[in-house]
Amino acid sequence: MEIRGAGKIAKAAALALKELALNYDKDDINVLKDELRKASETLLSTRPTAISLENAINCVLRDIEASLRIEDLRENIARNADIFIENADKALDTIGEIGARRIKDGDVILTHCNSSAALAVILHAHSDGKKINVYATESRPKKQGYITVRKLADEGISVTLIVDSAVRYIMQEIDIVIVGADTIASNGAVINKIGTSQIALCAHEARVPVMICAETYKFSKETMTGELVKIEERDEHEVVDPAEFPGVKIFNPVFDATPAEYIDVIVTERGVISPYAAYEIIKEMEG
Ligand code: RI2
Repeated sequence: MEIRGAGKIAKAAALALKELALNYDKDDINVLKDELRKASETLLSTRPTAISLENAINCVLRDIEASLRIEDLRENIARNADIFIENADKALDTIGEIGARRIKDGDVILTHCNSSAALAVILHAHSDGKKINVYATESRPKKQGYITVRKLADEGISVTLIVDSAVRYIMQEIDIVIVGADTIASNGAVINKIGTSQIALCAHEARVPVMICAETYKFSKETMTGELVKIEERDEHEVVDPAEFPGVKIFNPVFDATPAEYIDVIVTERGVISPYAAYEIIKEMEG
């Protein structure tokens, strides 16, 4: 939890594998291959929900079998990691630019948790000179909303912090909901921080559009072949000290799934798509 946000986690994993390869100073290629695979397992086990992590690892390791000399293996891992990180950064810029075109001067935006992709859109709209007001949820239990509100305030954007349960109350004032994604399934469902699906439901009820901002490496090809996205459950201490509530069970799921019908658009670096086009994006990426 020191690194937050599906995109940042993916980039950190790519960098970790690169460092492991470059710091390996012996010349047994099979040992390095084993170490890279073991490290990948460790990285993957840290955050089971965000497919961006797995996609980043697969991208960095894609030449592992084809690398026959240790220098080639080191070079391939380092190059693939650099390419992944560079493309991920470029994708964020493009998402910011494309998404901002859908923000109008005077819009009131609601965001949830802390998403670099959603922030890229909001910050881009602001730098385009649009006057915007942002409501940001606290995002219990880890309160990543605090990171969001501090960033927006630093940038001079008018921002209001609300508790998660104030979403339906405030929805009548909102012009657009903008959030990120940890994983996008082939049926267009978006897996994002817990509470996103409630926000989308309230937005749907109030006819407020919901924009998801996500790089295409957050699309899950596994869901195309029937796999379900595992929803991470974290420690009960994040919610409350269990010692203060003897006899009470505490449940802390940290992501939820918003069905495609509650989503208007997904903004990716390849353009704005309907959630129902997620299958096509995955097919195009996987060939
Ligand atoms: P970016 C975060 O999860 C939030 O759910 C956020 O909406 C999503 O990742 C995408 O964030 P966590 O890692 O990749 O903080 O857009 O648990 O930054």
